Amino acid sequence: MYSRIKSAILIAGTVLAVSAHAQVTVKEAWIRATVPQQKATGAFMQLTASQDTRLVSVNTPLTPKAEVHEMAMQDNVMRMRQVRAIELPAGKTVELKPGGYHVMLMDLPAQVKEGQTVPLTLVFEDKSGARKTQDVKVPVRALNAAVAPKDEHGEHKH
Ligand SMILES: [Cu+2]
Repeated sequence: MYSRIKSAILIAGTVLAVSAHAQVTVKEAWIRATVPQQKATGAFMQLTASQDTRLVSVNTPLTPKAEVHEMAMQDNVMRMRQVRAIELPAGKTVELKPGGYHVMLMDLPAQVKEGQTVPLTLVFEDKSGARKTQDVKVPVRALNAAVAPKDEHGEHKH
């Protein structure tokens, strides 16, 4: 009896230790392919954080200039601007999509082609200001792909 309680406490302790690090689930990530000479494109994905956290920056070997952007109506015109962070409230799925939040890849040295896979390092910051990085491999999809194909839903669950 005593040892059973003891192991239950041990297990609880382990769970606490794990949840102290915010986990962010990245789903349906994709990058829009470019045409020759095009210097910028967007990366899109769905982010779900286990604890309140924020996406503060993105790094990629593709270009030294990757920024976190938002598209928003301003004086009846859609404009995009760099944001300092995208808030990821605990348990809520935040979608980076065309026309909304996105990762902007600029100063592209070469065309980004469909079928390529681009590594991105997402930099998250928790409430205490501690930063943590997460690497994702992102497929490049065709220029006219507005959204991830519906039939891929559920395939990337972990
Ligand atoms: Cu942008």
